[in-house]
Amino acid sequence: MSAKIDRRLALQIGALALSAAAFGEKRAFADGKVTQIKVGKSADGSMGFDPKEVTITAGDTVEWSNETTFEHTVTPDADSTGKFEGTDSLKPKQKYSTTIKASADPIHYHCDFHPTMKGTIIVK
Ligand SMILES: [Cu+2]
Repeated sequence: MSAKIDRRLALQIGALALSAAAFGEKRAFADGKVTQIKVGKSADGSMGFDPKEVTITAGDTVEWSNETTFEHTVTPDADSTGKFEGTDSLKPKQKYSTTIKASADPIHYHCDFHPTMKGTIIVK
C-alpha cells in the first residue's frame, strides 16, 4: 500500500468517526430522556416500585432495574396491555428498558410475583 493511499484511508476513517459522533449526539437527543425506576423497594421501604408514579414525554425511555435479591416482573395491567412489552422474570441486578409511545390514559403495571407492587406511567 502506498503512502498516498494510506493517507486517503486515514482521512476517510476520520470522516467516518466524525459523522458517527454527530449521529450519536443527534440520536441521543431524538431518543429523549431516560427515566429510571427501581424495582423491589419503595421509598417507604415496602416492596414496590420507586418512584411509584412517573410522568414522562412520549418517546422517552423508561428503565427499570431490580436492586433486590428477589425476582420480579414489570408487567402491564390488563387495561394497559400493548402499551409496552414488559418482562418475564427480571432477576436481581437485571435491567429492562423500553421506549414509551404516546398514551392518552395513564399506563398501569405491576409485578406478577408480588401483587402489591404497582406502578403508573403518565405520558404527556
Ligand atoms: Cu415483585
